[in-house]
Amino acid sequence: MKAKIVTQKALDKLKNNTQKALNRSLDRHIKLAVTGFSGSGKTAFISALVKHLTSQANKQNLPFFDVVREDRLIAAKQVPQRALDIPTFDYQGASACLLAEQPTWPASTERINTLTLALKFHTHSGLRAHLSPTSTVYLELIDYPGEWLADLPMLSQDYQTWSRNTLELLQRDKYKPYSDAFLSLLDVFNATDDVDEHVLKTLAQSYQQLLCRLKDKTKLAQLQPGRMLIPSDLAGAPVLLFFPVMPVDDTHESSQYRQLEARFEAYKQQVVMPFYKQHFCQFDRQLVLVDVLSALNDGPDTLQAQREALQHVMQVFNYGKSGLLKRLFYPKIDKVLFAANKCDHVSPSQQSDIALLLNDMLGEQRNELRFSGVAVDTMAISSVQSTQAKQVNDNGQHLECVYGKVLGENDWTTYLPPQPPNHCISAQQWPKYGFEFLSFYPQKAQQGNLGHVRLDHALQFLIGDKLV
Ligand SMILES: Nc1nc2c(ncn2[C@@H]2O[C@H](COP(=O)(O)OP(=O)(O)OP(=O)(O)O)[C@@H](O)[C@H]2O)c(=O)[nH]1
Ligand SMILES: [Mg+2]
Repeated sequence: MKAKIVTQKALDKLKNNTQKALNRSLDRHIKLAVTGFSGSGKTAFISALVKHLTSQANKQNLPFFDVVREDRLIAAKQVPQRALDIPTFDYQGASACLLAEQPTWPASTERINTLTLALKFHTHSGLRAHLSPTSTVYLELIDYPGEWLADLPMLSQDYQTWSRNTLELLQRDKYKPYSDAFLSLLDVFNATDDVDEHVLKTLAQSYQQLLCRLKDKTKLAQLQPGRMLIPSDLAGAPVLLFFPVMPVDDTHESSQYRQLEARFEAYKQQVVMPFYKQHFCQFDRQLVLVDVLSALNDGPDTLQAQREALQHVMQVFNYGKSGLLKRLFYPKIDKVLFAANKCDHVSPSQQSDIALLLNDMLGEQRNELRFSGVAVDTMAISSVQSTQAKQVNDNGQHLECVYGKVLGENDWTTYLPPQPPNHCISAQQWPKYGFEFLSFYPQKAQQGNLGHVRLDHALQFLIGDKLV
């Protein structure tokens, strides 16, 4: 009798120990990198994700998210984060905006912040189900100002290359009117002179004003250095006081050129590198949000610039052997989703076109990723619904419109969006009057519930396989 009790105890202990070991060895924490340039919708996406998983996780709302469709999600809740040195994502503030009587969008992000969501679910199959019928996965999300993402390609450039590329961009027709003031100061700047702090500061300030104007007036994504737009605690520090200059021969140790080059390198090493090392090296999954419609609104130069910026960023993320991040930090990302966000600014039948356009913008990068063993998908989503589809009969012709409250206006509007291209088009192919896609306020929540477009598809691709 005694022997039997000991055996049972021993068995329980063994099971307990095995389960502990299993919990440690299986992926219990998932780091999801929500990436995208400023205004692509990262903050709204994270807010929507938390809202749908914590209080709207039902089959009707998330039918393509397996753990929900199969009735296996027990509950999701926000839990204390592991990183104690990063502020917590202000979910209360963001959801208050989205759920208000007159809904608004959460504000643009000024500093890095994070949030962890615990997802408790009934296990489905495999070893885990055998040992424990329920399991908990911790989903870690980080939100940061999109401007900082645009710095990533600087890591693989030297000052000379960066200067040449940046000046080439600033001289394109679309941006020239904004760049003129800075470029004329640059014309009379002598990079081979001895360092003159006052001159360097004046030009750096002029360059900073130029970046701010470009951010305000265009949808140009690659504005470097990103910290000039959101300096946080670096405001006024010499590491931020640099600007692009055409390469010069004959520089000496104390020349302005060498000083600028040193600041550029210091910026890369002391600002960009630690940010990416800390926040981009240990991700499991990556979502890249892209606002293709704003780029189309802005014209062919911006679409082209966004395409280049996206490819530059993805190049650095290149998960293959030669990728810079791979060499430096060994990232372990194995799935990347590219999402053409805000897809409800066009009619449902046009949404696949913007996904195709995004696919085309990725070019070779998509292939490279797949070759490195990373699963890649592209889809059109809207993490927070801002319009309703509306059919309008115009003298017997069926028009597919969208209906919503246009941003900055008081009235609700029925709007016929222009047809977006389903591939990249050149300036010559651009429609004569350009594109005009409108932006809208979030739709008013129904009984406290937010709407979305394909958020469940996105979740299934990104984390569905971790919740089995
Ligand atoms: N229709 C629609 N519009 C969206 C959605 N998400 C964001 N937007 C629009 O895009 C704007 C920017 O969204 P944010 O979530 O602040 O973008 P972000 O990537 O966090 O931007 P930064 O914090 O500046 O890096 C919002 O103010 C909305 O106008 C969405 O899911 N659907
Ligand atoms: Mg944000």
